[in-house]
Amino acid sequence: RERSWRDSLLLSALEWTIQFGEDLLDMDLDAITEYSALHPKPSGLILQYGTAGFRTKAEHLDHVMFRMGLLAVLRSKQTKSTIGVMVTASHNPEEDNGVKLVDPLGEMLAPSWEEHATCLANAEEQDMPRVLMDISVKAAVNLQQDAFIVIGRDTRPTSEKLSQSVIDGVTALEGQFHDYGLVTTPQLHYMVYCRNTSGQYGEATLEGYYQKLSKAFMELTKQTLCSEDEYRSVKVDCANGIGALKLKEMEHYVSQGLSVQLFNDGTKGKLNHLCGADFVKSHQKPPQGMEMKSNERCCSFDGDADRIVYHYLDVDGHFHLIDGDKIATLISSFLKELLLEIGESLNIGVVQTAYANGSSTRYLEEVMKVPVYCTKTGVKHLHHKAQEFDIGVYFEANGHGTVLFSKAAETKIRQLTKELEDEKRKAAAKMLENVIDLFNQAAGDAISDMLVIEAILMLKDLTIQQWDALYMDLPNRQLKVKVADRQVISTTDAERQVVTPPGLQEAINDLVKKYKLSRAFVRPSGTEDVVRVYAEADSQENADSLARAVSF
Ligand code: NG1
Ligand code: ZN
Repeated sequence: RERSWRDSLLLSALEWTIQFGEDLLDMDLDAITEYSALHPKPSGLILQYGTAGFRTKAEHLDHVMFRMGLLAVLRSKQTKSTIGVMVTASHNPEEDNGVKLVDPLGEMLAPSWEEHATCLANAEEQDMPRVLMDISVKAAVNLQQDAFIVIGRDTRPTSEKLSQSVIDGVTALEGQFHDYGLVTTPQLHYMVYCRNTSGQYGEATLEGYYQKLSKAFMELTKQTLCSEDEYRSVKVDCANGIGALKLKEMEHYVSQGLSVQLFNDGTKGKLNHLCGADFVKSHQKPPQGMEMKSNERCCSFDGDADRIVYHYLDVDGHFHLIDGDKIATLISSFLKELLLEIGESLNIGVVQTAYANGSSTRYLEEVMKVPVYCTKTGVKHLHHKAQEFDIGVYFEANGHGTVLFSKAAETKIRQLTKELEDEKRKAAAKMLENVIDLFNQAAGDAISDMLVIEAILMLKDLTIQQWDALYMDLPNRQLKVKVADRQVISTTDAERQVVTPPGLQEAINDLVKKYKLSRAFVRPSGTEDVVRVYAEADSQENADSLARAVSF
């Protein structure tokens, strides 16, 4: 007596018709079913829309891509806006792939739609059209609305075919689309943002992106005195990913102000293998494939160019990592100085996660006197919190972050560039205006962050060692622990305290007490099937031993 999916569909359609008085049968279910058969779901496979969308071995993702094409169309109809779909698995190995949806203002997909995404991806073939209809009903999607989707992909060998499956999904629901092809993740976020603000944010083309950033960068740095070459050049480890292609395209726009030397540009090495921001940060080692001379300024992007960390070798050959926390510190001190010069009381806040090095938090609060906030891991949480300030600086320790300016602050600053009479104050306002244009307001962006950092170092006449010396990182260690079910661990207080299983937090507290300047926490990863352990202490041995002890 089980109802066929067609019956349940008709029922959903009826409910919808009663609710909204429109005809649902607009959706061509036969076409969807036919298309879907070309992208069958391996039965039994269950995936979760996590912190960064769906991510797993590329061979398991074809049906997910098709269905995310469908879902993007529904989201676009519901928001009456352009929606983005990015095919990438960021810093994960080359064999993996992934997909995430980009919401109208370039943000991550809204949480209720993450649930819809998970339901749709996991529906067995015969249930899929019903789930699709259910989502339309629950989210009150007007199916008659037009839909427009923009699609981008990274350089993984599987990305081209998978993005074609996304397009199939979009087409099955008769959505319109533009395929940007190879772009960095933040470039796709930028395109979405531009298109939904009728070009006010910028022109929705790669040319528009390069023009906007390079103009702001050149304006910002034109008064710098130092013309010495070493100040004007930086070495970039591109993780053998998309960042290399896009930096090559951008190079000539900024070549008057900065020379960029690319390594791990994808011509030989494997994506993210022994290189890139994630490798450098988690192993605290230089990337392979990069010639580093002592005291040379170097940085590493991740596989889709939304993360950046800096690093260098000192004269003794010791490796120094400058992570997202130190990037946030450099940027916020620069911004705070500019605000003081302008004499405007715009508030500034820094947002971090539990992974931020304790020294950075102390330095920001005690020395720089800026308020610091801690959110759960994942940029959507940081981004959201940063929107509460006139100027919200957010960075994860791993190098993902940007600076957000409120509309009011932006308007005020642009107005001051015109109104201020005092030359010094006016110059500071102009700098701030260029900083607004140089940061990607939609998402953390390695290219844009790099240009901001390079500009600040030039303007402040700072070497990488001087920047590094702002404070000393506390020795720390991150470990992964495989457990049967990572979801038995739940946390509170921005993931710094364990709630379940009972007794675990007390056990961690007892271990932490045994070390000086120590701190430790555990949380289930949102992107991998592991529990992550983090520990900090007064020495590397102690941080290592605390992390090991906490790992049970
Ligand atoms: P998970 O796997 O939830 O720890 C990781 C990173 C996040 C974020 C996401 C998305 C750490 C400790 N975690 O999340 O910061 O970047 O991946 O890429 O670095
Ligand atoms: Zn990334």
